[in-house]
Amino acid sequence: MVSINIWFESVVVEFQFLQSLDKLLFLCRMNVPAGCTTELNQTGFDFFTSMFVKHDKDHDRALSPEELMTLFAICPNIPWGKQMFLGVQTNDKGWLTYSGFICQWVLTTLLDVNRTMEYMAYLGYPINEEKSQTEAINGIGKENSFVLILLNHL
Ligand SMILES: [Ca+2]
Repeated sequence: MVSINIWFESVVVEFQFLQSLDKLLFLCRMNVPAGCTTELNQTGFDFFTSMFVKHDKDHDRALSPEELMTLFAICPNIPWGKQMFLGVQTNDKGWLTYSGFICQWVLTTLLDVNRTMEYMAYLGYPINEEKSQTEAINGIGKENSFVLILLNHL
């Protein structure tokens, strides 16, 4: 793995390149200071909505076990255990609904923003000279004190 740190005023951006599965990924991480939190912004909501719509093949607004497996097929695993589904909306079959899917990402971003950005990379969030997963995340709290490590597809 190769890491490059770049300082922008009070923000450190660290670029990491590593081999994961059969792809070279550009990793993105935030070090969230005490007293600060993170949340998905509209760009993040739009990305995960597009993932849901793409993989909800029968358009029933829920992800069957097969649809869920297909969505995360390019990831090392599904980012949440079965117990996580107990706290979000599922349909009468216990399948994750659109609301439940988005709530899972909202919660994941709040509790472990690096996990969200890692999975955004696996799921193909677009990256170029002007875009990275960090544009899908809002930091709330102290002014510009986040440490960033970026992770994206190359
Ligand atoms: Ca479905």
